[in-house]
Amino acid sequence: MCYFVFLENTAMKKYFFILVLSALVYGCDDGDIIYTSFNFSNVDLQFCGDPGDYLFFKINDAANESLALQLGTTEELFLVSDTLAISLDGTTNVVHFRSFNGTVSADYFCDNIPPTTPDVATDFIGSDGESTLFITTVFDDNDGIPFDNSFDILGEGFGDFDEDGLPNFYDYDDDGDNVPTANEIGEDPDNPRDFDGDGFPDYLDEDDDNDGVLTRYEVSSETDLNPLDNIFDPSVNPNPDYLNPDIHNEIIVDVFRSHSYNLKTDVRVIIENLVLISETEQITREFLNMGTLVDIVNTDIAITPPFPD
Ligand SMILES: [Ca+2]
Ligand SMILES: [Ca+2]
Ligand SMILES: [Ca+2]
Ligand SMILES: [Ca+2]
Repeated sequence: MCYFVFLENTAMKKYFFILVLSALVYGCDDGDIIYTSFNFSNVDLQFCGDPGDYLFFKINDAANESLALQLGTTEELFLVSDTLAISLDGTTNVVHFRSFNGTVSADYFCDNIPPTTPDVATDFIGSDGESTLFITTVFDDNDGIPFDNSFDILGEGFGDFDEDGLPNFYDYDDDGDNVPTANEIGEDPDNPRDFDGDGFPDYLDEDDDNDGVLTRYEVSSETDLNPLDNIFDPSVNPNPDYLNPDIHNEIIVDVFRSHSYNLKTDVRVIIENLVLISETEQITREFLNMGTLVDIVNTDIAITPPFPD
């Protein structure tokens, strides 16, 4: 006869200690008493994996125990804000609660070739329950213009001034003139430069010097995507041609330069109505807060937006 015992309080622990002593003295008919704590409340959530094999896990070092949620979705997660409910099925989407006969590390879960030790002492499988991922993404073009929670096409929010598919708040060239916004603000971000005084700040002005030729067209060739370095005669006027109304050569360039923005993602994971089963025992939890992973993604993304029709 074997026992799986959960210790919820000190009184129970004392009682259990006596039980263990009895077991040591009198032996166990066909095995050992197995002690599990199932205590992960003060343990950080960790993560590894890719589409098809996502793994969220927690390790309680003191008890040599782990709790792992494996999700088989082949979707690329963490790129957009979402609330994703995934039912456990025991195979593709499964929870494992394990105790080990020694110290277990993240390598055990994340290495392609897992370490040979420690051995698993007990393995509970969770094939019933529902996991939910609360995914929060933050996009930022770091262009110096503060976020504006609006759909105004002139605001640094969800409007898309140049219709390139990137909303202004993560479009690093808001007016699509191939001069990045950060290069068009000028000295004072609170009072962005308006070179030609037409009421539109340069970063929202396609013809910055108001000479009738679009800034994007004041370049040296059809493949030149950088109006900044095109200066007709520095000895006469040090400004690039797009900020020189006396120069208005036009070369049609209807192509956007490569854009970049930063993506940061947090994810919170919960599991509800979890049923964990071993050969002889069952653990149930109505609600498990697995925790939050900050910056599970923190990356710069480069994209060349298509030119609008
Ligand atoms: Ca845009
Ligand atoms: Ca922007
Ligand atoms: Ca401009
Ligand atoms: Ca010009």
